This record gives sequence, C-alpha cells and structure tokens, in this order.
Amino acid sequence: MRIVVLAGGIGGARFLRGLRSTLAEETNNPGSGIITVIGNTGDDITLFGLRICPDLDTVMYTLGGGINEEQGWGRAEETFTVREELAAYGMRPQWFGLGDRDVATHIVRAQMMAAGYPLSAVTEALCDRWRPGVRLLPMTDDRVETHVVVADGEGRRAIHFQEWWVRHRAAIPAEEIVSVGAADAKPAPGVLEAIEAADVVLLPPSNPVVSVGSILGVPGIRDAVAAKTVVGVSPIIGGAPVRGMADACLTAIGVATTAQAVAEHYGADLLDGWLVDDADAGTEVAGVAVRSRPLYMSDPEATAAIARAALDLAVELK
Ligand code: GDP
Ligand code: FO1
Ligand code: CA
Repeated sequence: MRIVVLAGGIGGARFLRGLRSTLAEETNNPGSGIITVIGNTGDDITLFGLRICPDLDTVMYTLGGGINEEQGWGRAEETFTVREELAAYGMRPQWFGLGDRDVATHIVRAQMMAAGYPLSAVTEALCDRWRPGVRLLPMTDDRVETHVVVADGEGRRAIHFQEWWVRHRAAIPAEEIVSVGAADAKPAPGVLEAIEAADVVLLPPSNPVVSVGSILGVPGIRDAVAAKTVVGVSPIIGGAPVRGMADACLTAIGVATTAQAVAEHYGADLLDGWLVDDADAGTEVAGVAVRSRPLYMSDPEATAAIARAALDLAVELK
C-alpha cells in the first residue's frame, strides 16, 4: 500500500511514528506500506545565514530517534553554547533557540544550498543519516514563508510566522496569515508523482492552517490530493488544540476551533473521512464519513491505533 501523508511538525511526526509502527506490525504482509511524507516548509526561516526547516527537521529527528521527546522539536541531549556565544556578540534575534547539535544540521543544509542543491536533495542527504523509514519530501524547493499580519502598539506590519509563534506566542491577534511565495511555487520533484501513485492520502493531526494549509497552498497539490481517497485526523479535541496555538491560526482565517469546522474548512471535495475524538462524537460533516475514537497520541500504542484507524477508514472508503 502506498501512503502519502501531508505533515507539519510535532503532530505530523508523532502520527507518522504510529503509522510506521502499525505497518511494521502487519504480520501477513510485513513492510507492505510505503510512506511518502510531504513536509511543510512554510515555517522555514533564515537566521545567522542558516536555513532552518523546523517541520522537516521535526519529522526527521522524531522518526530517526534524535528528537527531544518532551519538547517535541529540537535535538535530544542538546546544549546551547553557540546560542550563548552569539548573544555575547549581541547578535539578534535572541528569541529563537538554536541548539548546538541542531546547528550542525543547518550548517550542512546551508552549505549544500550554497553549492546549488535544492532543498529536496538536501533533505534526502540529511535523511541518509537519520534513516526515518519514510520518504521525506519538502512540499516545494521554492522559497515559501508564512508571514503574519499583526497590529499592536508598534503599528500594522507583517512578521515572520516564527516571530509571531515563538516570540509572541501567537498572543498578538493575527489579522491575516499569508503564504509568501506560494502562488509562484512548484511542488518539489516527486511530490505530485507520489500523490498520483498513492492508494490513500492521510492528513495527520497537524495544524490545519500553517502546516497542512501551507502544503495544500502550493499550486497543484490540493487538486492532486482531492482526486484521492483522503482521511484526516482532527487536531482539535473538545473545542481546543491538543497543544500549541492552532486556535489563533483558525481564528485568523475565520474558522471556529472545532473538529467539525476544521473538516468543513478542508471541504468535502478534499476529505472522504474524518476521525474525531470521542469527546466530539456526533460531529457531522456533509459529504464526509466521520468516526469517533480516542485521539490523544499519549503513547506509542495509542498513536499506532490512531494511525491504524485512519488507514482502515481510508481502505473502507476507497
Ligand atoms: P507543529 O508544526 O510542530 O506545530 O506541528 P503540527 O502542525 O504537525 O501539529 C500541531 C497540531 O497537533 C496542534 O494543532 C495540536 O492540536 C495537534 N496535536 C498535538 N498532539 C496531539 C494529539 O495527541 N492528538 C491530536 N488529535 N492532535 C494533537
Ligand atoms: N520553538 C520555540 O517555541 N522556541 C524556540 O526557540 C524554538 C527553536 C527551534 C529551533 C529549531 C527548530 O527546528 C524548531 C524550533 N522551535 C522553537 C519549534 C518551532 O519553530 C515551532 O514550534 C514550529 O515551527 C511551529 O510549527
Ligand atoms: Ca509547523
């Protein structure tokens, strides 16, 4: 079975770990699942001359065994000497914490990109080390960045998504969320081919606006996905995100923070099936098969069971 997953960072990566493990457990056909991950690059930012790709790295480190498990992003056993030294030079910004181990990844990426390699080739090279057990493709090799239009005492301005999310903790209301460069971006090599060849496409419980929304915003990807059997897992349980500030992103685009509103935002033209938590049992979405079950990825077994349920629903709806 060929499976494509459109993934953001933490929610996407944890779901993928569950998907990989449930496929590995299949005794009748071990290794039968081939997973291609289309990763969000809208969060990417250039700092200190380094290109940082938080969502690609979160997927790579999580599946490769190098993630800081408690935090959900960044490297395990991290130290911050480089950060302290940069601060001692007065280098800005100081609100984004780059760890020493993580910096090595960004140096490899910066060096390869300066030599002319596209992000997709860099990602493949980094994955040679981490062996994530999935094929990880960036949504595009073009520069696409999420910027957020905010208005506060300092006036109305657009800031990088990371500044809004990490520095301001999404506490300044967003007037608009803009995917800069998306209109002119092309899907990375292999992205449309993987979707076309897929038996099913899964939307993990990733941020519907700045993770899955950014991927679907690359011209050509949404149409290719909509032609497939698509099952999504709700990142919203009982009217709130499980972690992070996805509610602030949904509010910015005028979508309520409910499992139902997120499914309606994706649309019945895209979604065939939608998994909601038992707390949201009874949710109805016109044109979409909705099932409820526990959706907290609290441990590896629970996470694998969620992935299995998404896969089973997709097979049923095919
Ligand atoms: P990010 O890029 O690191 O923000 O991660 P993603 O976009 O992949 O996922 C973020 C979303 O994951 C948030 O909106 C959370 O609500 C959701 N999420 C995190 N943990 C869980 C969980 O255990 N269950 C469900 N259903 N959603 C979760
Ligand atoms: N998130 C934070 O809240 N603070 C940080 O200092 C921070 C640094 C960081 C460095 C590398 C990386 O890959 C991720 C990092 N994140 C940090 C997480 C990340 O930027 C955001 O959670 C996501 O981009 C939102 O999806
Ligand atoms: Ca993200």
